[in-house]
Amino acid sequence: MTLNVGVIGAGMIGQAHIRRLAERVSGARVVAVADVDAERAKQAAQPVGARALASGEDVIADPGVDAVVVASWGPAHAQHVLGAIAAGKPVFCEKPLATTEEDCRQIVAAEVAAGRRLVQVGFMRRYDPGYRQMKAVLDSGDLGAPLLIHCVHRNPAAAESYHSEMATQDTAVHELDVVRWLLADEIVSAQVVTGRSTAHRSPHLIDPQVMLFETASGVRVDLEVFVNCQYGYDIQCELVAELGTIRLPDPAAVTVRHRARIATEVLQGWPERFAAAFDAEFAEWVAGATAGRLTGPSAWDGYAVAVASDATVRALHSGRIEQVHLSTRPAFYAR
Ligand code: NAD
Ligand code: ISE
Repeated sequence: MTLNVGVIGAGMIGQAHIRRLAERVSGARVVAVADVDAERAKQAAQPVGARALASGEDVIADPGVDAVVVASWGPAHAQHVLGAIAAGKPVFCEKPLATTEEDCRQIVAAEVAAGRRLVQVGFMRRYDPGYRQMKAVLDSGDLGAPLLIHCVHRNPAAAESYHSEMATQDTAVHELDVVRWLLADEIVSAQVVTGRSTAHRSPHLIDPQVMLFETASGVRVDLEVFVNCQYGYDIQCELVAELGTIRLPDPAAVTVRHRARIATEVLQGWPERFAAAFDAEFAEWVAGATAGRLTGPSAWDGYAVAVASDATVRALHSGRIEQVHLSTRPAFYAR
C-alpha cells in the first residue's frame, strides 16, 4: 500500500521532505502541496507530480490525502496539526509542535480525545545513529547512573532575522528533546548565562549563550549555543555516568595529510549532518501512518519541550534559574 501524503509549507525543509519522500523513503508519495506562496507550492509540487492546493485546510480535507506533513512556519503549525487530528489523519509536524504552551496543550488534549497516536514531531536527532548508540550504551546500565551531559550546538552563521530567543526556541529545542529522550527524564529548571558576544553577529543578538538545565532525577546539563561560529555545523554531546563517559561520534570523514597539515572537513549545515536521521524519521513515520500506529516523538514530547523552552527564554531575560512546570503526563503517552 502506498501512503498518499499532503505537504503544508514548501519552504526550505518542506521541499527537502518532498524530495525525501519521493526519492529516499519507500511506501509513500506526495500527492498535494500547499503554501501561502502559491507559486512556491506549484514549483515544489510539479517535479513529483503532485497537485498544488490553495491552503493547508484544502490539503487536510482532500480525500486523496491519507496523511499530512506540516513544514510551515512555527506559528502556523497548531492550526494544521489540530485540523489533521480532527480529520483523523496522521500528521508529521516539524519542530516546534506549536509556539505556545496553550496550543501544545490543545494538541495533546485533541489527540488523547481521538484515542490514538496521530502526531509525530520532527525531533530527528532521536534517529541519528550516534545518538542511538549513546542511548543503547546508557540503557545497558554498564556505566551506572548518568550524572552530567555536556552539549555544544554550533551553526556557522545565523540570518539577520534570528534573535536571541531563537537560540532556545529554534536551536536548543533539539537538545531539550534529545536529553529528555536519552535520559527518559524531564527538564525541571533552566538558566542562561551570557558574556561577551562575537563580533560576527547581528547587533541585536546575544551569541553565544550558555544554558544550564536540571532534570527531575538531578542530572545537570550544560549547553553552548553558538550560531555564528563561522567554521561549520558542529554538534557535540558527552554524557558522564558513574563508571564512564559516552561521547557522540563526529560524522565519518577522511583525514587528509597534505602540505605539512592534517585536516578533516567540518560539515556546514544540519541538512548534511542529519541526512540519515531525517530519512530514518520519515521511514518510521510512513510505516506508522500506514499501520495506523505512530511511534516517533509524540505530541507530549512537543509539549514538554515547549514548556522547557519557555522557561529557558524566561531565564534569558531574568538572569535567574526558572522552573519548568509540566502538567501530569497522560497515561496515553506512557514511555
Ligand atoms: P521556510 O521559511 O523556508 O519555509 C516555511 C514555508 O511555510 C514558507 O514557504 C511559507 O510561505 C510557508 N507557510 C507559512 N505559513 C503557512 C501557512 N499557514 N500555510 C502554508 N504555508 C505556510 O522555513 P523552513 O526553514 O523550511 O522551516 C520550516 C519549519 O521547519 C520550521 O518550523 C522550522 O523550525 C523547522 N525546521 C526544522 C529543522 C530541523 O532540523 N528539524 C531545520 C530547519 C527548519
Ligand atoms: C534550525 O531551525 C534547525 O532546526 C537546525 O537543526 C538547528 O541546528 C538550527 O540552529 C536551527 O536554526
